[in-house]
Amino acid sequence: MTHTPPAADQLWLGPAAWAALGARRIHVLAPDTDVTRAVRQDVVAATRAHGGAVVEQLEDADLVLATLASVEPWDGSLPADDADTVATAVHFAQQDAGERAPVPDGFLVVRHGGVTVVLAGDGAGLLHGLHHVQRQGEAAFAVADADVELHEPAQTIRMLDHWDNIAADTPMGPVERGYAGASIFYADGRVREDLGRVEQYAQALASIGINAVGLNNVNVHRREAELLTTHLPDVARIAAIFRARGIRVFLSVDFAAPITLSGMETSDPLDEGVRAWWADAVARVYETIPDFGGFVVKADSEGRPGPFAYGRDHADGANMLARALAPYGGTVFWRAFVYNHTQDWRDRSTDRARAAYDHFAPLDGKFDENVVLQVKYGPLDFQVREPVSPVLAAMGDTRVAVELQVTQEYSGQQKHVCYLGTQWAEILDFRLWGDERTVADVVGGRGRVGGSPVGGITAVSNVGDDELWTGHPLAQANLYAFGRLAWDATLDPVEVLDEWIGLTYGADEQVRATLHAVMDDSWLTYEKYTAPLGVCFMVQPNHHYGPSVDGYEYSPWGTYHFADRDGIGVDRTRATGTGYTGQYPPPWRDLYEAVDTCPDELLLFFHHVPYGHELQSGVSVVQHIYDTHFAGVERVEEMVAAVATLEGRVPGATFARLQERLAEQLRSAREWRDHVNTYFYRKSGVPDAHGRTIH
Ligand code: GCV
Repeated sequence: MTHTPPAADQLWLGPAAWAALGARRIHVLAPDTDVTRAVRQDVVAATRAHGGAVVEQLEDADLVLATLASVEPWDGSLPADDADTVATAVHFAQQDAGERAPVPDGFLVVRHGGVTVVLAGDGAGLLHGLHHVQRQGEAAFAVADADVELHEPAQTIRMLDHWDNIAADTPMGPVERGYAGASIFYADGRVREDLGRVEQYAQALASIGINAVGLNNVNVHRREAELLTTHLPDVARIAAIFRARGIRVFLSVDFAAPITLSGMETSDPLDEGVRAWWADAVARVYETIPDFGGFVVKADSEGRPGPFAYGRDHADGANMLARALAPYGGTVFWRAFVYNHTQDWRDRSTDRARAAYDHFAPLDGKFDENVVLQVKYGPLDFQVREPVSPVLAAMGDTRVAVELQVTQEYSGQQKHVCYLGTQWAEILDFRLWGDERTVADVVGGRGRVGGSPVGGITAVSNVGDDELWTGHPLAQANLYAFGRLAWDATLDPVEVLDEWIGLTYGADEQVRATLHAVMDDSWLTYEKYTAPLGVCFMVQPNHHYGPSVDGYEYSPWGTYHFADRDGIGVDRTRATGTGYTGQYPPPWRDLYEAVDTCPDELLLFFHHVPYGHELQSGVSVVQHIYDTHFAGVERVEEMVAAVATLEGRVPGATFARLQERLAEQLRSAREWRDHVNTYFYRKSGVPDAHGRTIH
């Protein structure tokens, strides 16, 4: 890849990212659709910028981008191996596709006689193939011949939700848990007139394979409920932009919309009038947006309305919406994040971690085919360390999607460097069923018992109208990694990071090495200086930034650590605790149950132990707390020093932002260290074995 000045304000699609592809002679063979027009547009722009050309004659090309429908089906003849013509290369591709055609979203790549051929299942596949070649850069063109490669997404649903509000004066601001400025979709109580940033964003999302977006906050307030009605023509403008990149749009809806929008007396899912109301609303949406994806719903959760008010269950609620959407091919993403947030801390029998399973496991098999149950990866709430949610294993006859959080609510709020690709790879690779099947396999529909209901992977996005998109310039890597891992969870997250660095910052090896040194283990570093051993929370209430060991300890939200002078942790065992371990299939139910086999990093999630309890690592719990908090801050000091070497090597605005954010990360990490260490020193009375300063 030639070195072109990096431009983090274009995400990973700045000039450097297009240099190799843009130098080719490219022939595009595809029917004219919104998506293939976008492919042509990208190819024209890249070749203009980098000296290549779009060629009319196939034989003049060294890169052919074609859809299956636009080439002749393979006639069974063998390609002439020795003829180095473009037609021969295409013939090879046809032969391969004849033997095993890519799925619509997918594509195959053949390299023969110095010509690269991308043959795609459909327009979206062509777009993905284009970006595959673009991402590979010179490597895509380095060899004369290469074996055919078939690329297909492992997940059919690769979705990003946006917790954006129309009105900036909603209680949680323009973007709930947003750390990168205001919404790119909305301003001043309506959809933005100028959607230029949305166009750039849609292009970037398509380049990493995202195929669905939720456009508004799952906490649907009054004005946001009107996206379904008054603002629909404007939602259609956004949908058109995403459509051109093969992405379908979804809206979060208010379960009580018949009441809030139309003054009805009920939103009971079994009421005929309510069903008719939703059928009408959905019909209007599809008149305006024929390829509308469907709804995302948060119900009976954190104050949102839901079916419980009418004595109905969540299958009743989800199926009611699903039946309104079914005639049009729409889908309901129904969130499993349902728990009692008005708990009494004195009540030790209620365990928030149990809630989703208790509500949803009995409903397995009762959801309609166009319902996807959207399950947060852990039983609590996007914590930096949680066990994988047992709900994922409890729903064998339900379509299930796992939900991740790209926005860094609990991982430094885009003020701290925290590369989450490593965390997600671990979650998606987790063998929850005790056999070979991973979380990614099962949500992707592979290896399920009794058919293969396909769910997918969703996440909450981290962008805003900030000029660098994500507040922290390095948080762009999380967005990139999410798309790449949703496409293929077996990718190595550090290699994915390497791709992102190259695309964003070009070929400067010092930048590459420095960013790896800063980012590769940054999730584990963040874990070190915050809440220890899987105990969770310990954050400042409401905004969730910075340490407060007892911030939620006596609150109604049900997130406790139970630290006293003798010990810490939540007893979730079957023997003496809340019984949560019993929600897991073997071997995890027993492995987590026993204090000796429970992994150190989750010990305090499952057990209440004395401070002197010896971990599998050989140190005591309290000494581990001290050691990791000192070590975490030391790592951040190294990160600060490393980033200082980037001056002049990354754009000035990026460097300035990096320095400012790293300074805050160091301040905050020290604050965490001192709060947490002091708290446990004073509580336990146990001094640090190494005599370091604890206040
Ligand atoms: C959108 C957490 C967040 C809330 C968020 C909620 C959810 O509780 O703090 O801001 O609400 O999760 O996922 O629905």
